[in-house]
Amino acid sequence: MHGWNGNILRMDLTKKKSSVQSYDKDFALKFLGGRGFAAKILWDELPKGVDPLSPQNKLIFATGPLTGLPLTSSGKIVVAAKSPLTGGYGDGNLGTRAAVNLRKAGYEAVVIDGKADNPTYIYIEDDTVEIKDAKDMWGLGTFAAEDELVQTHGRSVGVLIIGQAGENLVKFAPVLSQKGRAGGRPGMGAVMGSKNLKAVIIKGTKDIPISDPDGLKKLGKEGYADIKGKESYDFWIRQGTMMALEWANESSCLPTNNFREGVFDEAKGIDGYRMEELKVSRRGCPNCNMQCGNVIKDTEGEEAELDYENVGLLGSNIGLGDLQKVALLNKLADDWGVDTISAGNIIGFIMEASEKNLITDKYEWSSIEDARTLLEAMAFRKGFGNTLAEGVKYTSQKVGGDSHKWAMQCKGLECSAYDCHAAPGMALAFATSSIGAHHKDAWLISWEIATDRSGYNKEKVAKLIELQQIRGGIFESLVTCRLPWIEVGFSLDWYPKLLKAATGEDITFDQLLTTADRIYALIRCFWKREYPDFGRSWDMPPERWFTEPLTKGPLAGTKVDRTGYDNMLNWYYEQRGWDANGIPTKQKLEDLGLPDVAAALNIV
Ligand code: PTT
Ligand code: SF4
Repeated sequence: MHGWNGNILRMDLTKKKSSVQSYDKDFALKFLGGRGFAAKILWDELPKGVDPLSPQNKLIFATGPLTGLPLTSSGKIVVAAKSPLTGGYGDGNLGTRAAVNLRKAGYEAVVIDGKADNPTYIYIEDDTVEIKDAKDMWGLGTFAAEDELVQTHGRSVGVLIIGQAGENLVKFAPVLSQKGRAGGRPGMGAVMGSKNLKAVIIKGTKDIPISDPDGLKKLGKEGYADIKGKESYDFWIRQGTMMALEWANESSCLPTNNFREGVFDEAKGIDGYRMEELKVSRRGCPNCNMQCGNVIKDTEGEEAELDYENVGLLGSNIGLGDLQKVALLNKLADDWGVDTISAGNIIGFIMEASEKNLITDKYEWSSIEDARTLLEAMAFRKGFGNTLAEGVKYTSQKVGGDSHKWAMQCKGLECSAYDCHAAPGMALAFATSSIGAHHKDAWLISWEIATDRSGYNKEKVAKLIELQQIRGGIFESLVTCRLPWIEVGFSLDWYPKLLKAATGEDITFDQLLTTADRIYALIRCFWKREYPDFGRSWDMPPERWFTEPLTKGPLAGTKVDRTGYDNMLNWYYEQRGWDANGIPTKQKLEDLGLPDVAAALNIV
């Protein structure tokens, strides 16, 4: 087979045994890689009701047919498992040398189950797979532990690692790499911690089998040049994702004071221009020529890598308008291994609960000391932090009152940095995302604001589904970074050509869209299998956006219209080929080649 190695590495930590499972071209073409492989494996192998933090859960690192090849932004990997935060399917995507090394070691994916007796790490070097002692590293932050591992194994290895939050089973602990790349918001780091697994180290020295190596090399080179020639390239290099902050504030969608408002008076103190003044270096993922990890020094004089989401949630959402203070929180979250989005969301929630006297302890908006105390409490499960570590949905159940209305989450996953009072399509995007309230599947909001912001119509729904197909389906399965396309305009036409050169297969863009639908439907069915009542009532955004209008900025008075939202949700199900309760129909599942899934759920 070309393009795919055709191998999945299996590691059972209980039995201390590894094996290699091969797969054929049919499987590869049907599920592509990354999220597609992960969803299929979790559907096939996880019995319903498995405790996500038990040895039975499977932690999957999966690449795709374009990962690691000499082409733009191909150094990405998907990390997936049943989520301890949501109880449904969970995954994330991070850029790391481990992605490239895994493919060069001869595998597309590693599937880890069982639980080690003691803290361990896995060392993979081509065909050699070893379980090693990590006792001395347990309790260390990701920065120190990664330094130690790189010192032992050399700079060329890829490291996937958890911090203390993952060890402490914080339900929104991600997996980290390279001191600033993080993935797996719905608690993939906690799943790793539950297996007593501190890190996975990967070194690969083989060639990835390619159908047309010269053609791919040529296309890859042309692709890099195309990106460099784009009009927006220079500005991207200057600001990266941080350029979104000014836009979000001007568009009244910058989450402010726990998503109460969409404008922040002190936005200039944390925006991309402020970041440029403080910038000391730039980092990024392998194989990328538009590296976007902008680094500044925090208030302790240490380096921190910033992204829009991190600054939106740990800055404006908690009322903090000083970028170096935000950077301090960002750095601590990266070191301790806490998801910045969920953390900023929960800190904002607690500051609001304190303001409303729903809790006795006092936490003030914009206080870096209070924010740090809360972050540390959740990462180390100290005192009340033990509740916070379960996520904002659970915390709101403990806090009580009407706080469930302003616990900003969908399906248990905290919202990323887009306030949706005046963006009903984006509210629907959060609510129908396959892992909970994450923008990764459909960042509809920039299109929505540029076209028909206040509309509730079928066109908006169609655009949402198209974005979910491209972002949540195609990019998550190829697996490459989507930012060349979405941020600088690298055309989607490149991808079938790159796939042809890599695999030798003629895979049209339409076929990729169908694959995306297959993966989305399968994930939807995973949720349904876990939760018998799963359906329409699960596809709702936080109540705040329906009931409490914005009070500041040019869009003051705006909120989401419930009838308009309900109509869009109906059209969404219709256009997806799902029933009125949001469950894929038997016909749809059969059309997608998933009749066994329909049968397993008794869908008639
Ligand atoms: C992603 C989510 C995001 S999305 C951000 S910033 W963003 C946050 N980053 C965190 C961080 O940093 N540290 C931390 N402790 N927690 C963090 N949580 C948040 O996690 C990231 C880039 C970015 S920056 C984005 S949008 C794009 N995401 C991609 C994606 O999802 N798929 C894909 N094919 N390509 C993508 N390219 C871009 O990658 P999750 P990274 Mg991330 C420090 O993982 O779980 O998906 O949540 O991977 O290597 O850091 O690159 O404004
Ligand atoms: Fe990584 Fe940024 Fe490059 Fe994407 S654009 S591959 S996130 S450095």
